Amino acid sequence: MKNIVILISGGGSNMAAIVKTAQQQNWADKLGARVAAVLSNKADAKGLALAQAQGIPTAVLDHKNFETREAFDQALMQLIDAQDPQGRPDLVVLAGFMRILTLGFVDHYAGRLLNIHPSLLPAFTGLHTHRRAIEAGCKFAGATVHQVTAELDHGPILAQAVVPVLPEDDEHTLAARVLTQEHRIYPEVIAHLLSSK
Ligand code: NHR
Ligand code: GAR
Repeated sequence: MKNIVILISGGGSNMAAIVKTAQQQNWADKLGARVAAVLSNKADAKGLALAQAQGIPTAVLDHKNFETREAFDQALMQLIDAQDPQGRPDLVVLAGFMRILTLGFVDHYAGRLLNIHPSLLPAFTGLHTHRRAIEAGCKFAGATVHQVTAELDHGPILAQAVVPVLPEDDEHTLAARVLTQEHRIYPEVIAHLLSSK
């Protein structure tokens, strides 16, 4: 069985969309793949309860308990790898995961590490993407699925979705429109990657 490990920090709606698609499309039989675990750096992440309700193992690793980013990332790597019997999950999926990862982490999962970023990269790397897109007067916004490399939000682009920015939008209404598209493209990319592995 190919094992997917999903990392979250918050609501977990992208994680839930991936889990739902995996069930609906029967990834277990069709792709020999499953979501093996959902891990969070925040104990109060809403997504943890969603995952547990689906019978998916969860764990929390609080970055505040670590002195350095390197120490947190090393512990996170051990926790992720422990979710696969071979110690090597096939995909590690960042889904609203809010900690920047060190080079050692990114290298360890090279080619197996994905992120979804709520902008049309290379525009608006970093945080507060929707507010910045509105402030810049953008007529379109969107989301990008990309491979994670050491340079933040700069890895190879695997898929994008575009939505209009409407005159009455604030960052919340725009975020909701983009999020709907995230839920469509992220499972699609993951299924595609798994089928070609
Ligand atoms: N790590 C690397 N090395 N490369 C990427 O492309 C990464 C990454 C880690 C996370 C997601 C990213 C996003 O989609 C991501 C891509 C967090 C921050 C951030 O500034 C920025 C971008 C992303 C995720 N985090 C703060 C930090 O100090 C903490 C912010 C908070 O806790 O709210 O790590 O947008
Ligand atoms: C999503 O819009 C995701 O693209 C974004 O946070 C939201 C998480 O929602 N990710 C980042 O901003 C990463 N820095 P979710 O927890 O409901 O999937």
